[in-house]
Amino acid sequence: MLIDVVSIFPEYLSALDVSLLGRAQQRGLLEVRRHDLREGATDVHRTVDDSPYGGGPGMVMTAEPWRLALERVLAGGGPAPAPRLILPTPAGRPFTQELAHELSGEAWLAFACGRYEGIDGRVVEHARKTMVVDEISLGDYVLAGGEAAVLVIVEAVARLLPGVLGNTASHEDDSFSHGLLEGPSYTRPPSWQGLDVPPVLLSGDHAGISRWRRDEALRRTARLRPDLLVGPFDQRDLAVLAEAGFEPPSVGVAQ
Ligand code: J9T
Repeated sequence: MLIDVVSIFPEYLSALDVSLLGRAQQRGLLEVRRHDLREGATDVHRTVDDSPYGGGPGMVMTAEPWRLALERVLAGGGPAPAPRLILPTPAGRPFTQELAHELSGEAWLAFACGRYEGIDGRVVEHARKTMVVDEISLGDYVLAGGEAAVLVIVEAVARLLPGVLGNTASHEDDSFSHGLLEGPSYTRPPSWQGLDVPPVLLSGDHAGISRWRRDEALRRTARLRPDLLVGPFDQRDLAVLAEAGFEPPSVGVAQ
């Protein structure tokens, strides 16, 4: 996968060169190209922002440096006629594991990191003439710029690429992959600080272990994210949920 990132702080993205993603780049599974938005600024101060039309606080990133930056991205070439362009913004669609999976199927992504009060609205409109554009939000909070959001999105997407994780099955059990939060996991020693690993995990009873893990996932999800509990539930699920104080809806009950 090829990833282009445009930012006024391209060095911010150097975190993509370490750990799992650094290794993925070294192994040729991922290529990250960084671009400085200010290369397209023409004045001596290399200005890329201006006050908003209609008034209001803050500054807006001007359109022309963005047009030039996206032209540099396209001129760099890639595995498709154009990348899918992503703008991280609190005004975007929610980023989910499902969207991460969808993006991991793209050969070429580009990210536009906004700062200040955002980017002139015509940049997205203009980009949509040649690219698929997604405005994506990490959640209901505001950051100082899109760079930290790009680190999150790229890490969530790149770990799904074939070969990036050592064990290809290791993301199949992630929280959200089964629609529930994952319960706790344990490793040696079996007893630590007076706390024992749940005995079923040491029993070798694979059906019992699966059931225990599902019970823990149901309990945690009922406690922290009841909005995710949509079923279908079997009778045992319903018993675990009832004990956790969760009132399941009357529909979606499997036998
Ligand atoms: C400047 O970008 C943001 O503030 C941002 C980006 C993505 N998701 C958010 N929740 C905020």
